[in-house]
Amino acid sequence: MADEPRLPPGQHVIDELPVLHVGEVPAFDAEKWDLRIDGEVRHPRRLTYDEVRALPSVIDTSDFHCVESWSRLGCAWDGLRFSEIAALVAPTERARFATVGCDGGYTTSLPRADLLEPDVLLAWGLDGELLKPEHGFPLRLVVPQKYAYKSAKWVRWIRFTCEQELGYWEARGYSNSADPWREERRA
Ligand SMILES: Nc1nc2c(c(=O)[nH]1)N[C@H]1C(S)=C(S)[C@@H](COP(=O)(O)O)O[C@H]1N2
Ligand SMILES: [Mo]
Repeated sequence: MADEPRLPPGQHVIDELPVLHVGEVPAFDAEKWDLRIDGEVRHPRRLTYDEVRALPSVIDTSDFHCVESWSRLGCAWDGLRFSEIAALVAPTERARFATVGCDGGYTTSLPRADLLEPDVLLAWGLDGELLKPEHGFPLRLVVPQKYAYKSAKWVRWIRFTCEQELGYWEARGYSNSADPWREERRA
């Protein structure tokens, strides 16, 4: 809406997406890479890179807010909706959360309902190009309505759970709810 502010409180706009992560950028081998989805689901799946790329995709433009106070506006992410993955594996009624795990060991987690929002993507492209490896290629989670530590790069597995498992930064003092509009930075 026109009269709603575009920038969450305490944020400033930057033009280029910075590169920010713990650890190393992982090597990618399309022959060996897979995405595993399991836990509280009726149909656990292991998808190859080609299978992921063959799923219905969308381009969704959203803003990206890091807890360290920078925001990159108008990111045109190219990928598949998280809801597409959920439809494939059919989470049970008990699955109220999901943990997302990455090459290198980074994790984050979110309520299932938040992940099913239409702007939540598993993305392989940004602004008309394939993601650069340092920005998460081949696959990164994008959760525009949360601080960017929820937008895990190099996703390799998704586990649906009954209880929420704390992610990497969430276990180190950062807010688990991570809503930039309510400035939920620290727990
Ligand atoms: N695997 C992994 N994903 C991650 C991180 C990380 O350390 N490891 N850092 C998060 C944080 S804190 C931010 S701000 C964004 C930064 O994304 P960018 O490097 O593409 O700008 O990635 C998020 N995803
Ligand atoms: Mo961040």
